[in-house]
Amino acid sequence: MTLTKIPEKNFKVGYVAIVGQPNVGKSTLLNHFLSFKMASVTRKPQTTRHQIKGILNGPGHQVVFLDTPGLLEPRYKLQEAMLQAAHRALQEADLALFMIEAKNKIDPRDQANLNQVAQLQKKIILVINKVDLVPRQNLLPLIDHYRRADGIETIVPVSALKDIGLDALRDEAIKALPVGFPFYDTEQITDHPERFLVSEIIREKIFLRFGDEIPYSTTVYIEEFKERKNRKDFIRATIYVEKKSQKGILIGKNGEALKKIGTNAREDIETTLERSVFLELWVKVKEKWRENEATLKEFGYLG
Ligand SMILES: Nc1nc2c(ncn2[C@@H]2O[C@H](COP(=O)(O)OP(=O)(O)OP(=O)(O)O)[C@@H](O)[C@H]2O)c(=O)[nH]1
Ligand SMILES: [Mg+2]
Repeated sequence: MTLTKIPEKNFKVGYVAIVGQPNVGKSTLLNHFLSFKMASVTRKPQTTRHQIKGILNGPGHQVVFLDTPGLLEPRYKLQEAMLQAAHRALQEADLALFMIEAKNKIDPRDQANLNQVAQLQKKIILVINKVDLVPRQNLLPLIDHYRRADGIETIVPVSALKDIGLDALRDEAIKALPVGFPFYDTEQITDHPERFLVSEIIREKIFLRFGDEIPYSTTVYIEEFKERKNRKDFIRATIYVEKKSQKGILIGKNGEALKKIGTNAREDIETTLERSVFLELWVKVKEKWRENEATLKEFGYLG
């Protein structure tokens, strides 16, 4: 790896894990920090299943953000793997952004999660997200409670979606990081392969289109990704579901549903990769893939 610039004195660098319950806005925060849609965002909880890395390069700093799956009580093996991914990010991190939602009362699950994170003896910034949804004075009980909690460096209210408080949060994060040399090329935004980004985009479109059952039973596997001279890149992806009935729903009448997913996904893939692609989607059934270690490994959920 080549470093494009010699770092200045007091260059701040480190890993920052973004953790919190499902749906609090962790991926939205990552994307807004990077000004790039790195992580999938939907209204549904448990959208993120992997650790997602996004590198923020700026004058005097390189912040390596690790977006994570939400902290939850696992009920099946995929969820166990998701929780492990969050824990791994915390282990690697110099700083944790512990995110909670702006509400007028304390959620005991947040408190329990925070206690666990605090045991790791990492620096913690408490991020209160979605402040656009509640009047400021409603946050006072929350702030008052967490001000007295152990291990919290500072509390920063933000709206990741509306870009409120993000400069302050970024500055606080940089302040908390150690001095060092950059880990990555200072032009680099991530180290995920394009295949991974593509599979996440397709999965996001499924989360956006379908109700409760299908998204959670779905995973996307890139079978083929071919760069072609003078022609669009060719991508062939398989969407795996758990049951035959789910396959039918996903494909839809005359293939309409699958076609829409393909069109929506392709548009986003082209924006992300900054080139045209040809996307071919297939649907297959793999029973109980979420419960099975071998399939979880095959689909990249286990290390
Ligand atoms: N009003 C409002 N909505 C937000 C804000 N941040 C995120 N959201 C919304 O909250 C929902 C969840 O956002 P995500 O970024 O996917 O949340 P997450 O924590 O990554 O969720 P998981 O990956 O499922 O754990 C989406 O509908 C976002 O648009 C915010 O600051 N204000
Ligand atoms: Mg997420």
